[in-house]
Order: sequence, then structure tokens, then C-alpha cells
Amino acid sequence: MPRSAKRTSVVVHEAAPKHEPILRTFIITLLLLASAGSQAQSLGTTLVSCGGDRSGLPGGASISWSIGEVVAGNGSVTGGQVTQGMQQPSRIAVRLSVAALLEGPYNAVTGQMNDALRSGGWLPLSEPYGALGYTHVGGGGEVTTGAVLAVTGVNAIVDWVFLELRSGANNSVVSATRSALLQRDGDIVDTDGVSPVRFNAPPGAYYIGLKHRNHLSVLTLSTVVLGGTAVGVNLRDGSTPTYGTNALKTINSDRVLWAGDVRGNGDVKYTGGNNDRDAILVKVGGVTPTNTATGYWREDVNLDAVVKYTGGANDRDPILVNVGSLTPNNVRVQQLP
Ligand SMILES: [Ca+2]
Ligand SMILES: [Ca+2]
Ligand SMILES: [Ca+2]
Repeated sequence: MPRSAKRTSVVVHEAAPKHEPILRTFIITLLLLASAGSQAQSLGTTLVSCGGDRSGLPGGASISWSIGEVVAGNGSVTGGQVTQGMQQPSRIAVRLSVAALLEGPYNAVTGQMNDALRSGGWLPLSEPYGALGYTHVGGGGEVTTGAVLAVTGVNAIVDWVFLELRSGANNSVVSATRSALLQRDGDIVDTDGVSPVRFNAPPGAYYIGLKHRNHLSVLTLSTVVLGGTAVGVNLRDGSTPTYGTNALKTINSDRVLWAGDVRGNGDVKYTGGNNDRDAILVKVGGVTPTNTATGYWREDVNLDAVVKYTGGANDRDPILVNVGSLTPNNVRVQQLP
């Protein structure tokens, strides 16, 4: 029995390392390759140098940069931190205070705008323009707070607006955008409800553009030099020339953005293809013109939170008035380059 058991044990040992010759060949090949590599002594001199380039920035400025400096990270010191390497303490920004009026919610008696969207709780905390297809440059996704929308009086928020900085070298080129908030008295403020609007853009000369989701856009005729301290641009009193002809409507001594571009396609149109009137009818159901739709809708031309096709304070009449009540086939075209 013991001899038999020993013989069995030998058989097992012989059968197990079947692939050993292949493995051994592989390891030897690796060693040979490594040996051959270590004997190749033809490495030339390597020069490690600084690198760098110049990159364009929004607004036409440029920045020079290098990769030659070692950044070793932060270190703590008493009362603060030190960072090895160059550092920009904060992002370059310019600030802008635009004043403007929208015709839709404008009240010619008070000279202010209604804030029915806000008081009715319809005004969104997030800016609507990204979702509507407006192209943001640097801006977008702005969010405000319930506390900001709780403010009443002349500084109550009417709606979100869309501001553009266009290149001082070319008024067709949008350098930076921000969604901002419009107060009842026309002040356009940042998402905190009070501050001038901040753009991540270098100081310089810009054309200022203003858009609203159902009014015709407007652009300043001349550039405005912006910097870290807020600069005011008044589009409500006629003191700031605008691009094109009749880009703003005059009511009393005020200038207002033309209401009625429900489709947001750059015109106010009452009849014909893609007109702005039909969109209102569709919104109230398309069949019964006396129906209404409540909420935050682009078809709500006068921003009273109700889309209305007929009857008092309807949203259709301002479109007809703005193309000319006696010339319903006319089209009022947005004045932009
Ligand atoms: Ca104000
Ligand atoms: Ca239109
Ligand atoms: Ca309405």
C-alpha cells in the first residue's frame, strides 16, 4: 500500500506543470528584451524648457500664459495661506446698471411696470432664457431666491431679462451674456435683486444689448466703457441712442421695448405665416377664443399672468397696435445688426 501511494504521488507532480516550458520561455524572452534595452546607450541630450502661448478672451482681449512655473500647492501660515506660483485673486468682471421698460407690463399713468407674475407666484426662481433657446456666453443658469421675489413696491421684480455685452470692435459679436432681474421702476439688477449685473468679461468698450422673451430686442448705438465699477445705461429716458430706427417705442416721455414678439423670432406680426397673434389663440385652446390660460407664458404679452385672446386687457391687441391698427399686414422688425 505505501509503495502504491508513493507512485500515485509522483504521477500527480508530473502532470501539474504542463505549461512550465512555455512560461519559462516567456520570462527568458522578457529578460533578453530588457537586457537589450538597457544596453542601448544612444540617448541624446534632453532640454527641458518653459512653454507658453497667447489665448483669446471674451471681448477681444488676450492673455499670455506659460507652463514653466512650478506650482507646489498651498501651505498654511499663521493667519492664512500661501500659494506658490502666480495667482489671480478673483475673476475679471465688469458691472453694469441698465434701466429699461417693457411695454407689456408698462403702466403709462405710474410710469412703472406691473409685477403680476411675481405677486401671483408665477415668476420662476431660475432664468428662463436657456430653456427658450437663447445662446448664453459666459452666463446662463442664473437663480434667484424667494426672498428676492418677496420684495414689493417699486423695486419688486417684474421678470427676467437677457443682457448682452457685444464686442466694441464688432456689434454683431456677443462677448458675454447674463440673465438678470427687472424691477418695476426699470432697474435691471443681478440675482440678489439689488446689485449691478456682473459679467465675467475684461474691462473695455462694449455695445449693450437687452432682450426679453416676448419683446423686441434693443442694442445701444454706441459703445459703453465698462469696468469693475458699475456703469449706468439708461434706455428708458431717451438719453441713450439705440441701433436702427425706432428700436424703442415712445410713451409719454418714456421709452419702452416693443411688446408682442410672442414667438421670439425678432418681429411683431399680426397676420400671415408665423404670426404672433395665432400663437396666443393656440395657447388658449385654439377653438374657444374666450378661454384663457393662467401662468408664466410667452403668449402673455402684458405679463399679467393670464393669456387672453379677446376682451379687456387681452394679449392680442398690443400686437395689432404695434404693427399699426390700420395696417394689420405690416410687420415690425427688431432692430439689431
Ligand atoms: Ca429700483
Ligand atoms: Ca414674432
Ligand atoms: Ca396677459
